[in-house]
Amino acid sequence: MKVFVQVPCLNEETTLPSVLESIPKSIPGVDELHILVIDDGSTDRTVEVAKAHGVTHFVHHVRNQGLARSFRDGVHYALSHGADIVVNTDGDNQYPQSRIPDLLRPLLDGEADIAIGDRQTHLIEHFSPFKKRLQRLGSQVVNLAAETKLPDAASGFRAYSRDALIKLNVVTQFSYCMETIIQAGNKRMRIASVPVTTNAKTRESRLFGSLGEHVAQSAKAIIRSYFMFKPLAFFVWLGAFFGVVGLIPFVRYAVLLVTDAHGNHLQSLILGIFLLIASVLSFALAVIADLLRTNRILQEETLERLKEIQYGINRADVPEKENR
Ligand SMILES: Nc1nc2c(ncn2[C@@H]2O[C@H](COP(=O)(O)OP(=O)(O)O)[C@@H](O)[C@H]2O)c(=O)[nH]1
Ligand SMILES: [Mg+2]
Repeated sequence: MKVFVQVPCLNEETTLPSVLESIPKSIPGVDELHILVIDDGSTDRTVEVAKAHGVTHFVHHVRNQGLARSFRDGVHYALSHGADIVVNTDGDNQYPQSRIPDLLRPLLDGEADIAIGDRQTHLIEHFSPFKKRLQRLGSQVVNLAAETKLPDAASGFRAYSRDALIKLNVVTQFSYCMETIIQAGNKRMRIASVPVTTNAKTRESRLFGSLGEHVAQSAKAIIRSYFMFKPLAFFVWLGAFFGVVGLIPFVRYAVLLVTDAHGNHLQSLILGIFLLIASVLSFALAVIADLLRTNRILQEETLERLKEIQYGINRADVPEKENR
């Protein structure tokens, strides 16, 4: 069993030493443990610090490319180097690296495809009550879209099996954490939650300037991922809504035509026609969206096979348990 622990880093020279020192040197059930640092265009001594701590695996971005891209490139590197499992932890020492063995356990036991470290946000002291509530709400929305029951959807402290990584395709720029859960949930992967406690805060989050921006970006990622999987439901409901609402002015027009022969009630007729056109258009969009969804599924299937060829994975070699 070959495990890669990847650490995406944007100028983390001060906190990276604590991260690297707290990653266990050996883990029961793991034959090879490698550390991979993804340098996302750092301008400080991040790379030198990592090398001084014995890191030999690097992905370099000449310019800053963002966390989602860093994650994807790290995964590509790890899978190209034969990783069976990829663990992700942050360079700001927010997560307890000493708990990596617990995070790996459900995967090593074959009980999960993805394990997520639940930060137990309600216990984090530096989170305001408002932020705690938002965290909970965010997770609830993700759970609704993904049909999962996860307490902490925004946690980046995770372990992914190779099989899961091959099936996941990160397409949004932000909040890949939420996106991967929605994809994994809809693809019926098994996701385990492992309670952990976070380390003391080392610095402010750089990913999101303000809470408002965080919420907006997360909402965008959730909505986009939701559309990816359930476009038909959305447009059918929209079409039904316009259809029912559109009938009201029609009925009003018909009734008034009979009871008030001299009145002019064209407005009702126009409004009714307008709403019914909106309804028909929504149903047409539903059909198109569903066709696009079918297309996406076929493309993902191709991508999956392509990745297997790229990473030299032979389906016949994959144990039955993994080969779902
Ligand atoms: N802010 C930021 N972090 C990045 C970027 N690329 C990689 N990272 C790393 O992503 C991790 C999470 O960043 P952080 O600011 O702590 O975000 P948060 O803890 O999720 O709010 C850290 O290890 C960063 O070094 C990037 O473009 N921006
Ligand atoms: Mg952080």
